[in-house]
Amino acid sequence: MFRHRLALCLFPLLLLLSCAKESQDLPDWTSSESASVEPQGEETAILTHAPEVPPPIQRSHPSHVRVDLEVREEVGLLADGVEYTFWTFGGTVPGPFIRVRQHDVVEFHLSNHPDNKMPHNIDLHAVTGPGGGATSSFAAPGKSAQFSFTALNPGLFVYHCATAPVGMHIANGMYGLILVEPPQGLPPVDREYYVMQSEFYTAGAFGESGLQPFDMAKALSENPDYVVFNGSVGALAEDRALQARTGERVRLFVGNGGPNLVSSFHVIGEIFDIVHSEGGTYPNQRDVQTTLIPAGGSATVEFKVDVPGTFLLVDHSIFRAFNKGALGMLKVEGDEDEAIYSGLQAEGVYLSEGSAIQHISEEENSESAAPRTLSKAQRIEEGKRLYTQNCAACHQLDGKGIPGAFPPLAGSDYLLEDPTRGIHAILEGLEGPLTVNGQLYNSVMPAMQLNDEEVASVLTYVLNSWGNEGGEVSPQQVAGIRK
Ligand code: HEC
Ligand SMILES: [Cu+2]
Repeated sequence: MFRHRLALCLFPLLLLLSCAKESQDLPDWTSSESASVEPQGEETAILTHAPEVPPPIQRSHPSHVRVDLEVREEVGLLADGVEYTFWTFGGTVPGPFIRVRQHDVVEFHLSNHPDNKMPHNIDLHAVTGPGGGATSSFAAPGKSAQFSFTALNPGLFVYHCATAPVGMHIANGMYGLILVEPPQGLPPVDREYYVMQSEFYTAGAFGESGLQPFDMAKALSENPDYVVFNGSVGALAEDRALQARTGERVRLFVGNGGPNLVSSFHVIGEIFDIVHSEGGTYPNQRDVQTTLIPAGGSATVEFKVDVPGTFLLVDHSIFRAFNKGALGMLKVEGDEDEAIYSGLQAEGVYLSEGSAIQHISEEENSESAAPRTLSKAQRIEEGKRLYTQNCAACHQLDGKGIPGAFPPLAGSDYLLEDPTRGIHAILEGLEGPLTVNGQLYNSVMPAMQLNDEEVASVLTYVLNSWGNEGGEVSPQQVAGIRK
């Protein structure tokens, strides 16, 4: 690359000018600093939890940087009502974002909390050395280990646990990102965020409540129940969405912890102006719709947000997004720019294509209803589980839907005026123009494969949740409409 550009620049003035312009548009992060620059001073790295990113490095020289990370095995939420025993770096999935400078000498301290049951270590892809540090950082519960490395190459690197069985340690949540900045730093932007995709393999199907153990057979066949951003379903949705204002430049540091799947990373309604693919420093692409992020790899994407709205982050292997959790949100506030985008209808066009997606729960496929008599409270309880499994991917766990795409069930004037409309929607599906709380939707809801009991329960749950006015739907009512 360097030689290529040098050759070009040796051509006459005109070409020289065009070279200068090109490097201005696509700032190259590779550096010319020599590896022999001596580090000066000592400091402790600032670590941040996703989606936050530590501030840019201001130093004009490399330094001695200490990183302290503690491994903790903790039960947390994988989705609403779904618990999982995560193995974590620093108590979160993904682990903290580490930001250092090229040629920094990093002194890495890994400790393994005394309450943990397993030994762990760390392999940072930013390390030049055996095991990426794994061979030196192995620590039994209650112990710690340390090693040092010089960050020779700039770039955005994945780190992960590499203790046998490696796949299981990664599958349980042990990964994160480390950014090695080039000496000149990265070009300034208005917002930087940390997003990491990964999969979870649980004994129960997507949404099945309770503490879910890891399922080795599903992991071996690379068939996850969950594909998520930042460690859980909804970690980047609604009030946890990424934020920006119109006119700002956004940089996403996106990692993929795997353990198995490759991500087709896409932001619905945006185009990446610049992509540094595979975590490298050379800005190799511009005007990209979807970028491929390998398992154990990363990409940096940058784009300017021009118009307000909710932009969905997805893995464009699209069932993962709408059925397994790989859905985040970037909420952009600010003034409309009608020259760039106007009108709500155009979104519906996209969505009627997108919503050919459905989640059909595997266990519930209308085994015929041996008549059961559930109390209203039991029905609500049962309905909550069914809702999480069958409806939440579109209507969201909080029932608020997604503006322009999936109408709300919380406070829906359409549904509350006549709850039997909900029965029709579930049994027959629903399509065509529809106004809910003054908003027009023109999309498709597929018919759901639920039996009468299940339809009654899920609707009773909806009617009694999120401030809705209450009420009950009986299996007999459903049976009447099914005929
Ligand atoms: C694949 C996405 C998807 C799933 C899954 C889904 N819906 Fe819908 N739902 C939609 C869409 C899209 C509409 C609007 C259809 C239209 O525009 O005509 C809708 C409309 C509705 C409506 C009427 C509008 C409103 O807001 O009151 C109800 C009620 C409803 N859905 C309930 C449910 C329930 C209950 C479930 C789970 C059993 C469910 N839906 C599962 C996509 C989905
Ligand atoms: Cu581990």
